[in-house]
Order: sequence, then structure tokens, then C-alpha cells
Amino acid sequence: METIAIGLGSNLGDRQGHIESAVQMLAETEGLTVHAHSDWIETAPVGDVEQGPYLNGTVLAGTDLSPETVLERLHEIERAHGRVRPDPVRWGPRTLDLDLLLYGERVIDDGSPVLPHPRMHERLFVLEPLAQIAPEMRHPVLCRSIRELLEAARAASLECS
Ligand code: PH2
Ligand code: MG
Ligand code: MG
Repeated sequence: METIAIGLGSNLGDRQGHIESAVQMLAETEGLTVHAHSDWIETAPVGDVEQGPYLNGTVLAGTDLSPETVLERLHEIERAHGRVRPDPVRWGPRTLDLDLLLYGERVIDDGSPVLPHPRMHERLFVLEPLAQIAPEMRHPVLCRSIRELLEAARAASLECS
């Protein structure tokens, strides 16, 4: 059994409905047990694409499934919520985005999924909700806890307000 972290995001349609129904489908997945989910937090869109605000959150789960099988299941759940691939706009608006962030301390550089998720450590919309449910979980490449990564990302994003 491995502990995994999943990032959820939506900025089209019924955002909270999509996210809660995705958690329900995760909970119904054979070989996967949902342990906890974070609050759903409203976040400003990150990146160059002009788009509406996101609802983001994270899920902590245990699984016997392989990383590849978990990823297939995440894609299936995205499709069930109207997500089309390839994305019409990379990093553009979507009904549902499910990202496998961490799979225990597994490191995969050249496969699908890439683990840990290559941008998770710089994204407050991932680290804030993940720190609510798994502050001590370790990033196996950066060798820091989620709590430490959140502090570093907050420091890096200081700006006038
Ligand atoms: N996802 C993106 C691009 N930008 N911004 C926020 N706030 N939240 C996201 O989940 C997000 C984003 C592409 O996956
Ligand atoms: Mg994403
Ligand atoms: Mg994604």
C-alpha cells in the first residue's frame, strides 16, 4: 500500500460539483482508499492564459494500484466530467484537472506519470491545500516536507498587496 497525493482543479461550470463528484469516483475506485481531502480553495489562475478563477484542493489516498493505473483512472474521471484531450489550450480552462502529485517516495523522470509532479513545489494552489492534510509528507527529490516547500514557495512569491 502506497500513500498518494492527488491535486484537483476546476474553473469551468459547477466547479465544486465537479470536484466533489471526482472525490466520490476516487472513493469508489477498487484498490484505492481516500483518507482525507483538503478544503476547496478559490485561487487566481496561474500562467499566461486569461481564464476564470479556479477551485483547487487535494486528496490523500492509499493504493495498491500502479502509478500508471492510477493515472489512467484519473483520466477516466476527467473524461466523465467533460474534459477533452488533447487540451484545446495548454493550461487553459478546464472542467476538471486531476494531477498525481506524489506516489509515496517514487521517482519517475522519464515515464507517464512523471513523479513527483514536476511543478508541484512552486504552486501555492497545490501546496496550501496539501499542507492541510499531509504537512509531513516528503518530496523525494527536494528532500523537504510539504510544510517546508510551502514556506519556501510563499517566500518566493512575496509581492506588494
Ligand atoms: N491549473 C493550470 C493552470 N493554472 N491556476 C490555478 N490557480 N489552479 C490550477 O489548478 C491551474 C492554474 C493547469 O493545470
Ligand atoms: Mg494541473
Ligand atoms: Mg493535469
